[in-house]
Amino acid sequence: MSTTTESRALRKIIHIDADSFYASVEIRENPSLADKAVAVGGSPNKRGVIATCNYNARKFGVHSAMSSARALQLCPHLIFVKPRFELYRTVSHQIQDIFQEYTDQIEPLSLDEAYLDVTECRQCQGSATLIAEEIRQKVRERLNLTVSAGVAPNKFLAKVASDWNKPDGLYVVRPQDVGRFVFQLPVSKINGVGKVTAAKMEGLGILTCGDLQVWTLADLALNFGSYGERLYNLARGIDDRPVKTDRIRKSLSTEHTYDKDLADFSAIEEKAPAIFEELTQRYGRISDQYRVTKRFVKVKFADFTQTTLEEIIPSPSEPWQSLPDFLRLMKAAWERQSKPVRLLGMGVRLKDLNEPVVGEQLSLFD
Ligand code: TTP
Repeated sequence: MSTTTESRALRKIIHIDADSFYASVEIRENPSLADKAVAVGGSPNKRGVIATCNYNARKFGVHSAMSSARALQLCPHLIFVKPRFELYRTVSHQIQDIFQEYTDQIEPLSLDEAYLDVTECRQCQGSATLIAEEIRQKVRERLNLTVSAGVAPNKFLAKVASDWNKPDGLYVVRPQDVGRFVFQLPVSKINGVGKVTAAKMEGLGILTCGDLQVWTLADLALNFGSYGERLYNLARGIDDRPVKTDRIRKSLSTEHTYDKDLADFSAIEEKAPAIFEELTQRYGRISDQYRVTKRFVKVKFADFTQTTLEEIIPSPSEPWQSLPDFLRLMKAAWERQSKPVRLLGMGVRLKDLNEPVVGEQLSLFD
């Protein structure tokens, strides 16, 4: 059944959420609104609804999806601004351009919210916390807006974390803190636990994820159906969902530059397993979306010349994860020059499993 967090490959996930997004953009465009209570949405006398409001308005109990008429009752000096979606889309792209400076593993959830997988990112010494801070700073300086960020080993906790110090905040759940963090986490913070489920849980004496942890998988399934297993995992801070990008990958590779050149093939043989291990692990995260069609290696010599060699995996049923096969390719590539080596790489070419097979589409006349 479920394994523990420790046995899983550690990921670094950042969840970014802009603060009162539409309202903040409008206030930026018209700074005279800055210290006022502002709502973006329909007009109160036309049965309009509020899309969002700034934090000044929230103090009065105004919130998203509330009727504008009700909002005006709660906050009589509330200023209404008509939404300008085109503008928000443009700003959203500008925010995403900043994310792109760090990773292409970006999953936008809406105009103002996205998950980033920065596990492979080498900037900021690979520190997801520093990356999140830099992103927040760049958004502030370049776009004059604030975003909140959550950093954690998975999507569930990163999203909870971005809300923790909102607005203009950062919260980090380090891998070693996951157990402590989830233990006291109210179940209402779990994405998917709405008012009804939360009330049902309260009736069963479940207020926190710690309370949930006492329940067996079977009992959770009995009470919450197909959601039971997910609850069982989330209560323990386990969430393996990958960050899903729109981009279709053509290949996946990993490489390493050595501080000291590798003098001969036996030195290469010694270093190869670690690269192979990393490649296998990274493929594991996307294996449900892609099939491997080819394997390849890259060898960069001390004089910066480089060579690559690749081969087709003869049959889809043949496992590509074979270290001896990669070593055989590596040896053939190295023997082209037989010189000291500064960098080794291994990779695979991919086929998107969701890609329609040519000729498979139905014609209108079928
Ligand atoms: P949210 O991220 O839910 O909220 P927010 O950005 O307004 O504020 P915060 O995250 O600081 O609490 O929504 C993002 C944008 O989506 C929001 O600015 C407006 C829009 N929106 C609607 O149009 N209708 C809604 O019901 C909600 C919740 C949001």
